[in-house]
Amino acid sequence: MAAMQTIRNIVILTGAGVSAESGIDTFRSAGGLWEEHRVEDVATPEGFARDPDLVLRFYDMRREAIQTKAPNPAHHALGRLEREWPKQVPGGTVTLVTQNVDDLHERGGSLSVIHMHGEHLTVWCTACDTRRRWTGPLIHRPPCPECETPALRPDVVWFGEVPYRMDEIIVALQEADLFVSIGTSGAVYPAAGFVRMARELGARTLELNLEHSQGSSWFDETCLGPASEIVPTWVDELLGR
Ligand code: BV8
Repeated sequence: MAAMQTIRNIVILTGAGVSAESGIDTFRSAGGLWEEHRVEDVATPEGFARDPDLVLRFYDMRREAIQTKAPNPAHHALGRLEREWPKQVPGGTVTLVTQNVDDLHERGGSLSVIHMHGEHLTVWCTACDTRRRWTGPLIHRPPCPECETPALRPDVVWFGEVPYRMDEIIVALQEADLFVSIGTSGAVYPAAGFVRMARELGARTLELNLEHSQGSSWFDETCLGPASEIVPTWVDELLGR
């Protein structure tokens, strides 16, 4: 790990593994299936066009499920890091980018989260292009509260769609002194390519994961274990506790 004094700006990328111990299934643990569905059938625009009911029910079920889950110590530790780091390193920044579509980072105390793959608790009206917080089902085609058209879809980035806030993420990677990947298999791009970008731009790179991932060879350091244990330990170490 780089000496403390050289680390000012930290970029953290999280994946499904950070929410696994909160009881939210990871993509890989389901053997590439999500709740018995092939990803291509439910997480693509084509799948949605082909069978909108199947896709809406798939997301209704997951949107409901995450509201019964709670953040785990990994989420809380990352919330603590966001609050404490600027006090410890004046001008220092923590940028949290997540591939996850649950709201456990926010409920774990993170105030600024970049959901590059969207969020379960937001819906997008494809008629008037507005987005809003939504906790209920979409299967019954509720009218958009803005334009009253029954054209609401999950505000989730499907395969083949452009991830959100990429400009901000690239800027953060350019300014990063430390890039930390937590709980992701490194299977999905462009997120899986961030470690290479950060490394080429001079950042130190650290992977915190349950097992080696597809990108492990790109990291200066890998620490293996369950996120609820190794993330709080890493944060305490970084905060000099
Ligand atoms: C895009 C929302 C263009 C949906 C998701 C060929 C080569 C390269 C790229 C491509 C290619 N063919 C197609 C592509 C592009 C494609 C892609 O990457 N495909 C893959 C399959 C090859 N990507 C896209 O289409 C993206 N868009 O490329 O647009 C573009 C590019 C750049 C700039 C502008 C435009 C859009 C991808 C977004 C897809 N949507 N989610 C939904 O959630 O329903 S992806 C979805 O799957 C998740 O969001 C997440 O990103 C991914 C799953 O990955 P992980 O989070 O890593 O989860 P996983 O289960 O895989 O791994 C969990 C890890 O945790 C494991 O390592 C495990 O060991 C660990 N773990 C488990 N338990 C614990 C733990 N770790 C710690 N503690 C534990 N307790």
